[in-house]
Amino acid sequence: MPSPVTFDPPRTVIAICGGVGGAKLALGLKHLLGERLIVVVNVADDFEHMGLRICPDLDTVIYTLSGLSDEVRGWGRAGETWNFMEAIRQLGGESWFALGDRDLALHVERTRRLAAGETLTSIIAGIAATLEIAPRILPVTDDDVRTKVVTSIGTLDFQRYFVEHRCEPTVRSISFDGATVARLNPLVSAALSSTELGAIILCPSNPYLSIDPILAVPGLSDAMRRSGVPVVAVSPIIGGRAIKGPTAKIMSELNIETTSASIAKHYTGLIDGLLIDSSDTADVEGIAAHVHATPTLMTDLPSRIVLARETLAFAARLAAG
Ligand code: FO1
Repeated sequence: MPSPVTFDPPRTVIAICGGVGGAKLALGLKHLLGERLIVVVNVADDFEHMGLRICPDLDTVIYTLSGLSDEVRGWGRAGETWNFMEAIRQLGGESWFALGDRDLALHVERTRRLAAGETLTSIIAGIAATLEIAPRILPVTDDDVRTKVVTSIGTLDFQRYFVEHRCEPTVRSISFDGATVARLNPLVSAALSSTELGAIILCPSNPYLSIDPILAVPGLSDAMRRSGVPVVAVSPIIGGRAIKGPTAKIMSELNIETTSASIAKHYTGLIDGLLIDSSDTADVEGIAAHVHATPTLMTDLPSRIVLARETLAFAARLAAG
């Protein structure tokens, strides 16, 4: 009998997601699931800049799912202009972090609503509704969690490490300030304990910088295990390399082999299945989770949808036992 390609009856799916890489898979999942997709997003890259609250991963997910994103840059909006940055430079202001003119509107509006007492969850829900995004986008917590990177040049706030220093300093360790006291978003808890839930997917975001700060929020990992549904991770490694960003560099600096087996080991006890790239099948030795190999490179919308379908089908097979 052919394996089921999706859940029958239809169920909700939670995607745990960082920024650029994760959002690409979330877009593929959106095309298959629509409002049955719940995207739980990292907030530990967030920071205060020029008096504004910047939430890079949430914004990348919003722009990607609404079709507004700049596909080439990966972050920010397509068709962006940079008059504000030019003017700031002219005034001798801070220009290491680029805020596009259109993107600026989101930061200003979010900061205004936060100051008025609205929660981040409610603000993101309102903006997603305005942009007609069908999936639910949930910050993992409304509390402040902030990634700190201990490097060869000292301890850096995440965006200083990532953007200002272009990930160049050697990483010695990573920590998440505020994580131990952060309260899990109640809407995430409710989604995880819902009988409607069919699967949980860990998107191919950087496990150390983007997924770990989500999992660091107390109660999340336990609720994932208790949910009883398959937890499937999509490896960000392709052919022993990470496609974009500093994942491979950080892994080698932390003395971790750049393989999908290392990703499986990292998620031990949490995942039931790991989706790896077809070029990495020699790596599967020693992986405790179920493994499914398929092309995982997402170059365009069709390839994102194909990978999303493969991921859901794999989870459905695991659910069927
Ligand atoms: N990434 C950069 O490499 N340089 C930037 O100047 C920059 C600005 C920026 C502004 C708003 C935003 O939402 C994201 C922005 N990013 C920028 C991306 C972001 O810093 C990272 O991609 C994520 O934090 C890593 O997931």
